[in-house]
Amino acid sequence: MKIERVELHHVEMELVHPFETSFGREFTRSCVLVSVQADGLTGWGECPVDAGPWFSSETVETAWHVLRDFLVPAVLEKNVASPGDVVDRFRRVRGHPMARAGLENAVWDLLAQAQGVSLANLLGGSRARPEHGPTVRGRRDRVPVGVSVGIEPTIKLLLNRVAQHVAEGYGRIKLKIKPGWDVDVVRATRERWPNLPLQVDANCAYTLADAPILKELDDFDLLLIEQPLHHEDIVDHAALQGQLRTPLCLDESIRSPEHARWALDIGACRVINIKVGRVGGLSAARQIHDLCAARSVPVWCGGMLETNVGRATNVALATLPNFLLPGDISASARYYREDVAAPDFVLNNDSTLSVPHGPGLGVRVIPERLAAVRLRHLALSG
Ligand code: SMG
Ligand code: MG
Repeated sequence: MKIERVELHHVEMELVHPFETSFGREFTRSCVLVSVQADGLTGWGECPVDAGPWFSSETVETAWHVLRDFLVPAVLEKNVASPGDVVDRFRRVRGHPMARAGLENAVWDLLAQAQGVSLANLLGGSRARPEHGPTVRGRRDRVPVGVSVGIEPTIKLLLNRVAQHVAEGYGRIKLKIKPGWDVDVVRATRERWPNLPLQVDANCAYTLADAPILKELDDFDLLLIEQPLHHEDIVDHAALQGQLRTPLCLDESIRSPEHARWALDIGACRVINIKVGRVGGLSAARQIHDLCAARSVPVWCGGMLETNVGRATNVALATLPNFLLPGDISASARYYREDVAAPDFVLNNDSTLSVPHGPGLGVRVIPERLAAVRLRHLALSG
């Protein structure tokens, strides 16, 4: 199909509850939504950037610039028969994975709609195999999920929040940690919930010199420790993994399939968090999934506080068979009072989200809701 028009939408939305990580506290979330039109259909993708370069070096401004000046011109008025065509057209662009992902993922949605199949089907997930790992039986029409709990002012408040999420039905909790908010917090949580599947995420807040503290976490039966060290490191992580029983999981350090291979080759981690934006789109995400599957390394789907557009993309991705751990893909109500797209994702009583059956993403952007949170809009056509 020939891409006739691409639109960029800069949106900003207030979070239901502020989210604090080792790099700061967020009250609102900004991102760029991308829509592509062809043959009367519209596909949607999300660039999970933020206003500033905190989680990644990309921002709303860099994504806007790279999309408008390089990525959109590479696909506009061009024929696209498969997502691979988009990947080929983006090959000249170095870096900017989130900008690339927003546009590539919109084309995936468009192509799935054109074929009348769900995005999960186009990816090969929901019909790939009859059995999909230990957590989900049969066809994967639900994906296991957990919730990521930010840093709170006190341990008491943190335990209250965890209790709330456990009561909501989340079967896996991730705690954000940083120096001074780690061993005591994990101990208190583990004492209250001895059997709760639990993991931690440091967002790069430690150095190898902190290995003795991180080794203390080995006592708490954690599923994994996510990205304790520098955001570009794999070498120190390999040294650290050698000292820990708990599996290390890399997030920030894995920005392409090559990074994943390098990290696995040197033993920098035993689990990988796949975020479709961070790795540059669904094609790269699936490649990392396949690489890890071939090496028996489990993966899980990370989250970037997405709107329902990004969430639907994540749910589809997480249907692939080697997504063996619950994703950071919580129900829509955990993020925003009103999302730009509907229907909302609702938590099932087995701590899963249902995979939409409809063509493409299976969610629909509501124009009035989009207009209400949109700060900037750009339409590009040939
Ligand atoms: O989407 O539920 C979510 C958030 C999951 O903790 C989460 N993401 O490092 O994994 C991570 C963080 C990054 C969020 S930065 C806004
Ligand atoms: Mg992380």
